[in-house]
Amino acid sequence: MAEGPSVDALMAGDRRALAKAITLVESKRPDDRNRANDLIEQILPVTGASCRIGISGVPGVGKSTFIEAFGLYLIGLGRRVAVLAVDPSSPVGGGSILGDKTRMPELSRVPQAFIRPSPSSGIMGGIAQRTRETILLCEAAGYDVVLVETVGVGQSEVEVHGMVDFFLLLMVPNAGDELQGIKRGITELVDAIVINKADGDSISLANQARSYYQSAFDMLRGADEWKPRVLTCSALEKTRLEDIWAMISEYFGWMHEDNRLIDMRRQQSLAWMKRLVNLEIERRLQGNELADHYRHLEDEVRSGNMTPLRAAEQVVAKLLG
Ligand SMILES: Nc1nc2c(ncn2[C@@H]2O[C@H](COP(=O)(O)OP(=O)(O)OP(=O)(O)O)[C@@H](O)[C@H]2O)c(=O)[nH]1
Ligand SMILES: [Mg+2]
Repeated sequence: MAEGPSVDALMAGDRRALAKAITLVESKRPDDRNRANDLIEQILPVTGASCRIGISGVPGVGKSTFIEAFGLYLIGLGRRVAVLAVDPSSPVGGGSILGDKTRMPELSRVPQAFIRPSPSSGIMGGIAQRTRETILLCEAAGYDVVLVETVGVGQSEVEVHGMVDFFLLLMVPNAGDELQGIKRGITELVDAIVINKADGDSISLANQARSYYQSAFDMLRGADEWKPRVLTCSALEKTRLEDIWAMISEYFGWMHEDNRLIDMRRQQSLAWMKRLVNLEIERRLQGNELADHYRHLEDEVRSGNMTPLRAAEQVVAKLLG
């Protein structure tokens, strides 16, 4: 990259400067990485003012349709909306789940919206790092709602949960048995479930699912915690979007009390720092000098010739020189 993004233009809300800045943070070249770090530190004071919202759900649930409708609704309220995608499949040889389907034709034509597809490669930690930095860049450029879309497949949800303020899971109205399909871990991540496609013949099914999930949630979580809500909507018919925004606004109101939002974001930063340390250790263990020794120790533990404790001590001793 010959010329770096202009920080002034970025902060003035110039979309081209924003796109350029994101390309910089997505770059894997070491010198770009250094410049990206500088840029992030420069803009840090003007970040943090957005509502960071994660939106997840299995393929076909209506994420793109919902984000387009909800994004347009928020823009109608005077908001500026950035849409980012985290696609866990892209590290594995280019196969992308979100891919081209992230296109939102109406929303992408509106000047108050900024849509950025998923970074195309890298390990999960790398994608998460870039998405975190991209959120900050969008905030510096004046976007006050950042929607982070991910497909409901395990690790990416956890990653996104760790970088947003509010995590929304989209579901479809389903009959009996499939209701049980909600994964245990998920209920701990979500702040709301929205049952999409509550239109036509599906309305009563959606309402049934809604009360089922709501009563499941009501049994969870303590008094001082946010109780997840369950709502219905139709992204296609653009109905009940205002209920969803009212709920999210209520959440942010609550989070602004007693410094909850600040505290949560600090916890997220701390957890992320620890993740980065672990990722770096992993990386070094796979690196040239250590890889053979590490693999040897793995074999020793696997075959029962060495205790895990002894092997771990040796690894740490080697790592620390
Ligand atoms: N009836 C109805 N159909 C919907 C609604 N929302 C989305 N759909 C349809 O469901 C299909 C999938 O919608 P998408 O928005 O592409 O779903 P997605 O979750 O983004 O899917 P992936 O990108 O494949 O993960 C499309 O045919 C939509 O038109 C809705 O509220 N009601
Ligand atoms: Mg989609």
